[in-house]
Amino acid sequence: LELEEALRHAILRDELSIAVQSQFCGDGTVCSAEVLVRWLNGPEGKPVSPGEFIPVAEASGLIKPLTLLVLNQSLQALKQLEAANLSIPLSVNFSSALFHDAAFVDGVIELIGESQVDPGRLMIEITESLFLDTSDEVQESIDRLSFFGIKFSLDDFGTGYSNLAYLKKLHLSELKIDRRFVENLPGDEDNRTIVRSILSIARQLKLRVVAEGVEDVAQADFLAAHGCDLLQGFLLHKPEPAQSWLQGQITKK
Ligand code: G
Ligand code: G
Ligand code: MN
Ligand code: NA
Repeated sequence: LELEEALRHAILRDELSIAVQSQFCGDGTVCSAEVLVRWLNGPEGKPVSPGEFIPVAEASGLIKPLTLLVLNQSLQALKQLEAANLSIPLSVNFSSALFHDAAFVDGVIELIGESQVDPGRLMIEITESLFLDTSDEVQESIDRLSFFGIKFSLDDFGTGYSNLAYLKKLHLSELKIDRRFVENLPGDEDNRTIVRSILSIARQLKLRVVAEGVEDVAQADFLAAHGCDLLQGFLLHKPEPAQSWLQGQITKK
């Protein structure tokens, strides 16, 4: 409860920030990037990890203002990219519970509309827990956001409840291979088989694939050789504060 109160105040005072982690195409260019929330100045003046405060935000309803804050900062970053003639799209993580709230979805669409950012430059990362809920309200939220032009990516793919028949209903553009499958590549035979199967399903469904958690060259080589579209991981780039990441992209250009 103390953490919840501190988080509530941090959100009210706009004390959360975003970090950005680049995603690389086969030619080594930054083709897109993931936005990750950061709480640098938590209770006791220390950083708190999202692994710790996201569950608190989800349980308390604070996930709504938190996500709007992250979205708002992401839209500012997209505007700065646009001003520099850079068209790198950004992916933002959305908790499953948010899709139950039509008013929240209204707020998302309104915020993006006001920003005048092309919704096609924004991707929402959802997780497979959304598969557990096939209710009309969830489907309606996804349909509305998709109709508005936002793209969807399925995060942590392969770890949960994937119902292949349901993939189409989610209007997905992208699958993200969970890092636990990437971890032991190329040595682990099971993971080799799983990753090749995911890439094959994705190709047939015409979905782009991002591999997460790429930490060494052997993993990157295996993934590239098997047609993985994008690589993300500490080998290539660690999440970096948004302003510094933006400066890097702009000066590189
Ligand atoms: O950045 P880090 O690796 O510590 O993130 C830990 C977890 O927090 C990941 O599962 C990530 O998806 C999640 N996360 C990071 N930023 C956000 C966010 O803005 N919203 C939600 N819902 N989850 C986030
Ligand atoms: O669940 P999600 O995929 O959104 O989690 C993203 C988190 O993964 C971020 O918090 C980021 O810090 C972390 N991450 C990104 N690249 C790597 C990596 O190469 N190795 C590990 N262990 N974690 C990573
Ligand atoms: Mn993610
Ligand atoms: Na993930």
